[in-house]
Amino acid sequence: MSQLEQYRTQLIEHGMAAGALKFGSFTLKSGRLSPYFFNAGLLASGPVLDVLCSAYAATIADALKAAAAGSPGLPEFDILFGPAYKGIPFAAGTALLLHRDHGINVGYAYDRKEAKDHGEGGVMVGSPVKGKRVLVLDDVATAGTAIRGAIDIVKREGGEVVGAVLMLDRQEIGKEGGNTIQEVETLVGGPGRVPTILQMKHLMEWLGKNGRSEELKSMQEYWEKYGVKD
Ligand code: OMP
Repeated sequence: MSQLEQYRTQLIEHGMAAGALKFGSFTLKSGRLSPYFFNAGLLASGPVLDVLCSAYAATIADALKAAAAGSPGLPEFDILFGPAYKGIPFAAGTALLLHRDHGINVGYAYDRKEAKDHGEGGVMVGSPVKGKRVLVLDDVATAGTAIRGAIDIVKREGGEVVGAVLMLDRQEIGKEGGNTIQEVETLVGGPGRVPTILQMKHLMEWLGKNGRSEELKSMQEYWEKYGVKD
């Protein structure tokens, strides 16, 4: 099993244990009625942050290597941007592990939900993104609204968004009727620019391996309705 595959399994298992990954019936931001929900905000302990940020860092490092070898992947970047609030600790932890485990040195930045009119002012905190190559780091993509919002913040601040990395690609139909990830890739420079740690198929594989056939059946039904088949 590769390192990334190990992280995937650990992330699913930590997610279940922390109550972050739940199976049941959930209304999503997009209005879709889903048999599962992954709330990354509950991945909130030292051990689970270690797994998650290690997985983000390994995913980014792999994608950088792929592009350097001429395959679809991520170009070099200067700053990791984690949108408020959930993206903030994840971007900071990932920047630290990119440095410590992969020898990749980048800044990190995040936004405030409320702009400040005194002190340093503005909506951005951390390493200035203006004129820099920025990789956006986010948690989950369903129809792609949240990740587009994060990309827009960086662009408004004068940063060049060269890619995005996600914890979970739900592998669903996007806002424009295509594949969400492909739609976002097109926005940020093309194929390979939006690597993800987990996809819905990994959750389904895990359910299958663990004999959770009822939940797997609901996932398959949902997939028939909103999944992208490629
Ligand atoms: P889209 O904006 O439709 O891509 O949905 C992604 C956003 O929805 C995430 O940033 C979360 O705020 C939330 N979400 C989850 O956190 N986990 C899920 O499993 C599903 C959603 C969702 O509502 O689609």
